[in-house]
Amino acid sequence: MKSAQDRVHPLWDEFCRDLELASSLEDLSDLRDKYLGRKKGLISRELKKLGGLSSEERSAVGQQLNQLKGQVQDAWSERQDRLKNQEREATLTQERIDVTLPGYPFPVGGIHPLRRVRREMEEISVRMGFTVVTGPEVESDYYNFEALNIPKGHPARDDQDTLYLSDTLLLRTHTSPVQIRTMEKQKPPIRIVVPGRVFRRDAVDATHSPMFHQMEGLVVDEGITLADLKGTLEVFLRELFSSETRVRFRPSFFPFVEPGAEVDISCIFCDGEGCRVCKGSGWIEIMGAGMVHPRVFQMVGYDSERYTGFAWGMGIDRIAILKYQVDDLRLFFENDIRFLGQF
Ligand code: 2NM
Repeated sequence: MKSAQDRVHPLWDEFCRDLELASSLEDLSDLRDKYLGRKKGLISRELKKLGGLSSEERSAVGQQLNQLKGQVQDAWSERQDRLKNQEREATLTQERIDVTLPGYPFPVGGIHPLRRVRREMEEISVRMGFTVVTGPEVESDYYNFEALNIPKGHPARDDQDTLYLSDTLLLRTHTSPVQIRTMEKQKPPIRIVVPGRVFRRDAVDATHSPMFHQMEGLVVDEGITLADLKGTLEVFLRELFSSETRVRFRPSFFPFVEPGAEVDISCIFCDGEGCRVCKGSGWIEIMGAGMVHPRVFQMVGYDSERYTGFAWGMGIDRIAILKYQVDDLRLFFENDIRFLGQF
């Protein structure tokens, strides 16, 4: 007959060996199943066998088994605490962040210089009461030319300048078609500026590109005069360049205005003294402008006896070249980060 101790001791020894080998929480979980499992656990099995023993043996072995069960649970828990701590320590070591290390630099994007200038021009215009309007880059012959008093055969629509997509479709050569579209949809008063890309059949060099940017403007109402044109553009150009900037108008011709003018500002580099940039003249040509031709109003169904208006147009790229003193237009379109990173 085995003593109660003989029944229990080997189980404890085996458990101790197993426990020694358990090196992870997973092992430990298996171990609990093996010894403490409700059905198949070794201790449970022994407990179930108690029924076949004499009452004397049953009480002795039962006591031993319950004591063993307690010891196993305690040892198991203690081991679990230790393993949990170990795993925590390992995680902490592995995921430790040294906040004293220097940060690593990463490239930050910026606003393209042309977009900066466009945005500045838009903001000045909005402060002056204008609405920013945009429109399609692919246009019809009608909106790009016909409605702007540029009839067939006019030099401005020479194949030399215009990029045609078909007999009737083309890439707009200016943003003026958007002014026409706006006037068709809205009655005066009109106060809009129209920035955007325009296209011309030009060979690329330091000052030419087949795609460049324009901002045009249009004011239409009753009683608008040439004085309004001068005052408006003077305020706009002094905001864009400097409060000291002087503005002058020279007569010129555009089919869609009458009279038309070329607008100069006093040289922003020499203040009119004469330098390399203004070629000694003291003035820099900055835009074209004029009073909208009555024929343009008639084309959009406005009463040209009742309404007058003025319009102007300027190159955004050209102004960016002046403002940032860039000597080659191509730099704006090559997207060399070393260039763009300077703005
Ligand atoms: C310029 C110069 C002068 C202009 C005229 C119009 C419209 F649609 F109202 F007739 N839009 N833009 C205009 C006038 C543009 O650019 C050098």
